[in-house]
Amino acid sequence: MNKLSISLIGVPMDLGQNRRGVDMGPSAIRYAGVVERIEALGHSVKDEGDIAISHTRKEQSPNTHLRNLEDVIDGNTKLGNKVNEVLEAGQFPLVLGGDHSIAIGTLAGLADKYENLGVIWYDAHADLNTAETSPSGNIHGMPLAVSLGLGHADLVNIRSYAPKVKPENVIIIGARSVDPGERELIKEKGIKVFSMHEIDKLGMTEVMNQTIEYFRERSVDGVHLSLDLDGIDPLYTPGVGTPVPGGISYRESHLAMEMLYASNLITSAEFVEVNPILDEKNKTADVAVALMGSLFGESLV
Ligand code: 6HN
Ligand code: MN
Ligand code: MN
Ligand code: MN
Repeated sequence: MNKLSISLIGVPMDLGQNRRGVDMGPSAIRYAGVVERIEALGHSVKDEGDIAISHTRKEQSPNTHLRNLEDVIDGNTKLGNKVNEVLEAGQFPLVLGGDHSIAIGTLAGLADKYENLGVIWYDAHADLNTAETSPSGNIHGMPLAVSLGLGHADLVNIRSYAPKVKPENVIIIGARSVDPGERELIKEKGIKVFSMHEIDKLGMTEVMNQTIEYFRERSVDGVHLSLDLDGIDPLYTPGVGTPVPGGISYRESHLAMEMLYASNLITSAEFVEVNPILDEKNKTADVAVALMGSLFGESLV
Protein backbone atom coordinates (compact mmCIF):
# COMPACT_ATOMS: atom_id res chain seq x y z
CA MET A 1 0.00 0.00 0.00
CA ASN A 2 1.17 3.43 -0.97
CA LYS A 3 1.82 5.58 2.12
CA LEU A 4 1.12 9.27 1.61
CA SER A 5 2.32 12.49 3.23
CA ILE A 6 -0.94 14.37 3.61
CA SER A 7 -1.25 18.09 4.30
CA LEU A 8 -4.52 19.09 5.90
CA ILE A 9 -5.69 22.61 5.02
CA GLY A 10 -8.74 24.07 6.80
CA VAL A 11 -10.77 26.75 5.03
CA PRO A 12 -13.33 28.39 7.35
CA MET A 13 -15.18 29.97 4.44
CA ASP A 14 -18.89 30.83 4.72
CA LEU A 15 -19.03 33.80 2.34
CA GLY A 16 -20.04 31.78 -0.73
CA GLN A 17 -23.60 31.32 0.53
CA ASN A 18 -26.15 32.66 3.07
CA ARG A 19 -26.22 30.12 5.90
CA ARG A 20 -23.91 30.84 8.82
CA GLY A 21 -21.92 28.08 10.49
CA VAL A 22 -20.21 26.35 7.58
CA ASP A 23 -17.04 28.23 8.57
CA MET A 24 -16.95 25.86 11.56
CA GLY A 25 -16.72 22.85 9.23
CA PRO A 26 -12.94 22.39 9.51
CA SER A 27 -13.15 22.39 13.34
CA ALA A 28 -15.98 19.85 13.28
CA ILE A 29 -14.02 17.56 10.95
CA ARG A 30 -10.93 17.80 13.16
CA TYR A 31 -13.11 17.10 16.22
CA ALA A 32 -14.47 14.01 14.43
CA GLY A 33 -10.90 12.64 14.42
CA VAL A 34 -9.65 13.14 10.88
CA VAL A 35 -5.95 13.13 11.79
CA GLU A 36 -6.13 10.00 13.95
CA ARG A 37 -8.29 8.18 11.38
CA ILE A 38 -5.84 8.75 8.54
CA GLU A 39 -2.69 8.20 10.60
CA ALA A 40 -4.07 4.84 11.71
CA LEU A 41 -3.81 3.77 8.06
CA GLY A 42 -0.07 4.40 8.05
CA HIS A 43 -0.07 7.76 6.25
CA SER A 44 1.56 10.81 7.78
CA VAL A 45 -0.62 13.88 8.33
CA LYS A 46 0.56 17.44 8.79
CA ASP A 47 -2.16 19.85 9.89
CA GLU A 48 -1.36 23.16 8.20
CA GLY A 49 -4.07 24.97 10.21
CA ASP A 50 -6.66 27.25 8.65
CA ILE A 51 -6.47 29.77 5.82
CA ALA A 52 -7.31 33.28 7.10
CA ILE A 53 -10.83 34.11 5.87
CA SER A 54 -12.60 37.40 6.46
CA HIS A 55 -15.50 37.24 8.87
CA THR A 56 -17.11 40.50 7.87
CA ARG A 57 -20.04 39.82 5.58
CA LYS A 58 -20.47 42.77 3.26
CA GLU A 59 -23.80 41.64 1.92
CA GLN A 60 -23.51 43.11 -1.58
CA SER A 61 -20.25 44.00 -3.21
CA PRO A 62 -20.51 47.21 -5.24
CA ASN A 63 -21.00 46.63 -9.00
CA THR A 64 -22.05 42.99 -8.73
CA HIS A 65 -24.76 40.80 -7.27
CA LEU A 66 -22.18 38.12 -6.40
CA ARG A 67 -22.21 37.91 -2.62
CA ASN A 68 -18.98 38.86 -0.79
CA LEU A 69 -17.03 38.76 -4.05
CA GLU A 70 -13.83 40.50 -2.87
CA ASP A 71 -13.43 38.36 0.24
CA VAL A 72 -14.15 35.14 -1.69
CA ILE A 73 -11.42 36.13 -4.16
CA ASP A 74 -9.02 36.98 -1.35
CA GLY A 75 -9.62 33.70 0.54
CA ASN A 76 -9.35 31.58 -2.59
CA THR A 77 -6.13 33.29 -3.66
CA LYS A 78 -4.57 32.46 -0.28
CA LEU A 79 -5.88 28.89 -0.50
CA GLY A 80 -4.58 28.44 -4.06
CA ASN A 81 -1.13 29.59 -3.01
CA LYS A 82 -1.13 27.25 -0.03
CA VAL A 83 -2.30 24.23 -2.07
CA ASN A 84 0.42 24.89 -4.63
CA GLU A 85 3.08 25.22 -1.91
CA VAL A 86 1.97 21.89 -0.41
CA LEU A 87 2.14 20.22 -3.84
CA GLU A 88 5.60 21.61 -4.50
CA ALA A 89 6.68 20.08 -1.18
CA GLY A 90 5.49 16.69 -2.46
CA GLN A 91 2.52 16.49 -0.09
CA PHE A 92 -1.03 15.33 -0.84
CA PRO A 93 -3.43 18.29 -0.31
CA LEU A 94 -6.54 17.44 1.73
CA VAL A 95 -8.73 20.53 1.99
CA LEU A 96 -11.52 20.87 4.59
CA GLY A 97 -14.39 23.31 4.01
CA GLY A 98 -16.05 25.59 4.34
CA ASP A 99 -18.54 26.20 1.57
CA HIS A 100 -17.91 24.88 -1.95
CA SER A 101 -16.65 28.25 -3.28
CA ILE A 102 -13.26 27.08 -1.95
CA ALA A 103 -12.92 24.63 -4.85
CA ILE A 104 -12.01 27.72 -6.91
CA GLY A 105 -8.85 28.18 -4.83
CA THR A 106 -8.04 24.49 -4.51
CA LEU A 107 -8.19 23.99 -8.29
CA ALA A 108 -6.21 27.20 -8.86
CA GLY A 109 -3.44 25.73 -6.73
CA LEU A 110 -3.55 22.31 -8.39
CA ALA A 111 -3.96 23.04 -12.06
CA ASP A 112 -0.70 24.80 -12.80
CA LYS A 113 1.07 21.60 -11.75
CA TYR A 114 -1.38 19.15 -13.36
CA GLU A 115 -1.70 20.05 -17.04
CA ASN A 116 -4.43 17.47 -17.66
CA LEU A 117 -6.21 17.30 -14.32
CA GLY A 118 -9.30 15.13 -13.90
CA VAL A 119 -11.99 16.28 -11.47
CA ILE A 120 -14.71 14.27 -9.73
CA TRP A 121 -17.51 16.56 -8.57
CA TYR A 122 -19.46 14.50 -6.00
CA ASP A 123 -22.47 16.73 -5.32
CA ALA A 124 -26.27 17.07 -5.42
CA HIS A 125 -25.62 20.19 -7.52
CA ALA A 126 -23.57 20.92 -10.63
CA ASP A 127 -22.07 24.20 -9.30
CA LEU A 128 -22.00 25.42 -12.91
CA ASN A 129 -23.75 28.76 -12.49
CA THR A 130 -22.35 32.06 -13.68
CA ALA A 131 -23.33 35.57 -12.61
CA GLU A 132 -25.89 35.49 -15.45
CA THR A 133 -27.52 32.15 -14.63
CA SER A 134 -27.24 32.07 -10.82
CA PRO A 135 -30.64 32.09 -9.09
CA SER A 136 -29.03 33.07 -5.76
CA GLY A 137 -25.88 35.16 -6.32
CA ASN A 138 -24.12 32.61 -4.11
CA ILE A 139 -20.60 31.85 -5.30
CA HIS A 140 -20.71 28.28 -3.89
CA GLY A 141 -23.05 27.52 -6.81
CA MET A 142 -20.37 28.62 -9.32
CA PRO A 143 -16.96 27.01 -8.61
CA LEU A 144 -17.04 24.39 -11.36
CA ALA A 145 -18.01 26.98 -14.00
CA VAL A 146 -15.29 29.31 -12.73
CA SER A 147 -12.70 26.53 -12.98
CA LEU A 148 -13.75 25.92 -16.59
CA GLY A 149 -13.03 29.60 -17.25
CA LEU A 150 -16.65 30.81 -17.16
CA GLY A 151 -17.90 33.58 -14.89
CA HIS A 152 -16.59 36.70 -13.21
CA ALA A 153 -13.12 37.48 -14.59
CA ASP A 154 -11.57 38.06 -11.16
CA LEU A 155 -12.70 34.60 -10.00
CA VAL A 156 -11.73 32.90 -13.25
CA ASN A 157 -8.22 34.41 -13.16
CA ILE A 158 -7.22 33.58 -9.59
CA ARG A 159 -3.45 32.84 -9.58
CA SER A 160 -3.36 34.57 -13.00
CA TYR A 161 -4.22 31.77 -15.40
CA ALA A 162 -7.37 30.22 -16.87
CA PRO A 163 -9.01 27.85 -17.41
CA LYS A 164 -8.00 25.43 -14.68
CA VAL A 165 -9.87 22.39 -15.96
CA LYS A 166 -11.10 21.05 -19.31
CA PRO A 167 -14.82 20.21 -19.50
CA GLU A 168 -14.04 16.74 -20.90
CA ASN A 169 -11.97 16.00 -17.77
CA VAL A 170 -14.86 16.57 -15.34
CA ILE A 171 -17.30 13.96 -14.03
CA ILE A 172 -20.24 15.01 -11.85
CA ILE A 173 -21.63 12.28 -9.59
CA GLY A 174 -24.89 12.49 -7.60
CA ALA A 175 -26.57 15.44 -9.34
CA ARG A 176 -30.28 15.93 -8.65
CA SER A 177 -30.74 19.69 -8.40
CA VAL A 178 -29.51 21.37 -11.56
CA ASP A 179 -30.57 24.88 -12.66
CA PRO A 180 -31.67 25.62 -16.28
CA GLY A 181 -28.47 27.53 -17.18
CA GLU A 182 -26.38 24.68 -15.75
CA ARG A 183 -28.21 22.11 -17.90
CA GLU A 184 -27.41 24.14 -20.98
CA LEU A 185 -23.76 24.32 -20.04
CA ILE A 186 -23.60 20.57 -19.43
CA LYS A 187 -24.99 19.95 -22.94
CA GLU A 188 -22.91 22.62 -24.62
CA LYS A 189 -19.62 21.50 -23.04
CA GLY A 190 -20.40 17.77 -23.09
CA ILE A 191 -19.71 17.36 -19.38
CA LYS A 192 -20.09 13.79 -18.15
CA VAL A 193 -22.78 13.48 -15.46
CA PHE A 194 -23.83 10.45 -13.45
CA SER A 195 -27.04 11.87 -11.98
CA MET A 196 -29.05 9.98 -9.36
CA HIS A 197 -30.93 8.43 -12.27
CA GLU A 198 -27.77 6.76 -13.59
CA ILE A 199 -26.66 5.76 -10.10
CA ASP A 200 -30.05 4.07 -9.51
CA LYS A 201 -30.01 2.42 -12.90
CA LEU A 202 -26.39 1.30 -13.23
CA GLY A 203 -25.47 0.92 -9.57
CA MET A 204 -22.49 2.60 -7.92
CA THR A 205 -20.05 -0.17 -8.91
CA GLU A 206 -20.64 0.44 -12.61
CA VAL A 207 -20.65 4.24 -12.17
CA MET A 208 -17.23 4.10 -10.51
CA ASN A 209 -15.83 1.58 -12.99
CA GLN A 210 -16.86 3.90 -15.83
CA THR A 211 -15.47 6.93 -13.98
CA ILE A 212 -12.09 5.29 -13.45
CA GLU A 213 -11.99 4.01 -17.04
CA TYR A 214 -12.89 7.49 -18.38
CA PHE A 215 -9.93 9.10 -16.61
CA ARG A 216 -7.54 6.32 -17.66
CA GLU A 217 -8.62 6.73 -21.31
CA ARG A 218 -8.01 10.45 -21.10
CA SER A 219 -4.52 9.92 -19.62
CA VAL A 220 -5.05 12.48 -16.87
CA ASP A 221 -1.95 13.35 -14.84
CA GLY A 222 -3.93 13.70 -11.60
CA VAL A 223 -7.49 13.42 -10.31
CA HIS A 224 -8.98 15.80 -7.75
CA LEU A 225 -11.98 14.64 -5.69
CA SER A 226 -14.25 17.55 -4.77
CA LEU A 227 -16.78 16.02 -2.39
CA ASP A 228 -19.74 18.12 -1.29
CA LEU A 229 -21.39 16.38 1.67
CA ASP A 230 -24.80 17.29 0.22
CA GLY A 231 -24.14 14.73 -2.53
CA ILE A 232 -25.00 12.14 0.11
CA ASP A 233 -28.62 11.76 1.19
CA PRO A 234 -29.52 14.24 3.98
CA LEU A 235 -30.66 11.26 6.07
CA TYR A 236 -26.94 10.60 6.63
CA THR A 237 -25.57 14.15 6.27
CA PRO A 238 -28.18 16.61 7.61
CA GLY A 239 -25.54 19.26 8.43
CA VAL A 240 -25.39 20.95 5.02
CA GLY A 241 -26.78 24.31 3.85
CA THR A 242 -28.57 23.10 0.71
CA PRO A 243 -29.86 19.55 1.37
CA VAL A 244 -31.64 17.72 -1.46
CA PRO A 245 -33.56 14.48 -0.76
CA GLY A 246 -32.99 11.35 -2.79
CA GLY A 247 -29.20 11.32 -2.60
CA ILE A 248 -26.35 8.82 -2.63
CA SER A 249 -26.49 6.40 0.30
CA TYR A 250 -23.90 6.00 3.03
CA ARG A 251 -22.79 2.59 1.76
CA GLU A 252 -22.74 3.65 -1.91
CA SER A 253 -20.49 6.54 -0.92
CA HIS A 254 -18.14 4.23 0.94
CA LEU A 255 -18.03 1.90 -2.04
CA ALA A 256 -17.16 4.85 -4.30
CA MET A 257 -14.30 5.90 -1.98
CA GLU A 258 -13.03 2.32 -1.69
CA MET A 259 -12.97 1.96 -5.47
CA LEU A 260 -11.14 5.28 -5.84
CA TYR A 261 -8.56 4.10 -3.32
CA ALA A 262 -8.05 0.86 -5.25
CA SER A 263 -7.73 2.80 -8.53
CA ASN A 264 -4.76 4.77 -7.19
CA LEU A 265 -5.91 7.77 -9.30
CA ILE A 266 -6.68 10.37 -6.66
CA THR A 267 -3.95 12.99 -6.13
CA SER A 268 -5.85 15.55 -4.00
CA ALA A 269 -9.23 15.87 -2.28
CA GLU A 270 -11.54 18.31 -0.57
CA PHE A 271 -14.55 17.70 1.66
CA VAL A 272 -16.90 20.70 1.79
CA GLU A 273 -20.19 22.13 3.07
CA VAL A 274 -20.08 20.59 6.58
CA ASN A 275 -22.18 22.96 8.70
CA PRO A 276 -22.11 21.94 12.40
CA ILE A 277 -24.84 24.48 13.30
CA LEU A 278 -27.31 22.65 11.04
CA ASP A 279 -26.03 19.20 12.02
CA GLU A 280 -27.22 16.57 14.49
CA LYS A 281 -24.41 15.73 16.95
CA ASN A 282 -21.63 16.17 14.39
CA LYS A 283 -23.12 13.39 12.21
CA THR A 284 -22.07 15.05 8.95
CA ALA A 285 -18.45 15.59 10.03
CA ASP A 286 -18.39 11.96 11.21
CA VAL A 287 -19.51 10.81 7.75
CA ALA A 288 -16.86 13.03 6.13
CA VAL A 289 -14.13 11.43 8.25
CA ALA A 290 -15.47 7.91 7.67
CA LEU A 291 -15.41 8.52 3.89
CA MET A 292 -11.85 9.82 4.14
CA GLY A 293 -11.02 6.56 5.92
CA SER A 294 -12.25 4.61 2.90
CA LEU A 295 -10.58 6.98 0.43
CA PHE A 296 -7.22 6.44 2.16
CA GLY A 297 -7.41 2.68 2.39
CA GLU A 298 -9.52 1.40 5.28
CA SER A 299 -10.90 -2.04 4.62
CA LEU A 300 -13.72 -3.82 6.40
CA VAL A 301 -11.93 -7.05 7.19
N1 6HN B 1 -23.37 23.85 -3.29
N2 6HN B 1 -27.73 25.84 -7.71
C1 6HN B 1 -27.97 26.60 -6.50
C2 6HN B 1 -27.33 27.98 -6.60
O1 6HN B 1 -27.61 28.82 -5.74
O2 6HN B 1 -26.56 28.22 -7.53
C3 6HN B 1 -27.44 25.83 -5.28
C4 6HN B 1 -25.96 25.71 -5.22
C5 6HN B 1 -25.44 24.83 -4.11
C6 6HN B 1 -23.97 24.86 -4.11
O3 6HN B 1 -24.07 23.08 -2.61
O4 6HN B 1 -22.10 23.76 -3.26
MN1 MN C 1 -17.61 33.48 9.41
MN1 MN D 1 -21.30 21.93 -4.23
MN1 MN E 1 -24.11 20.82 -3.33
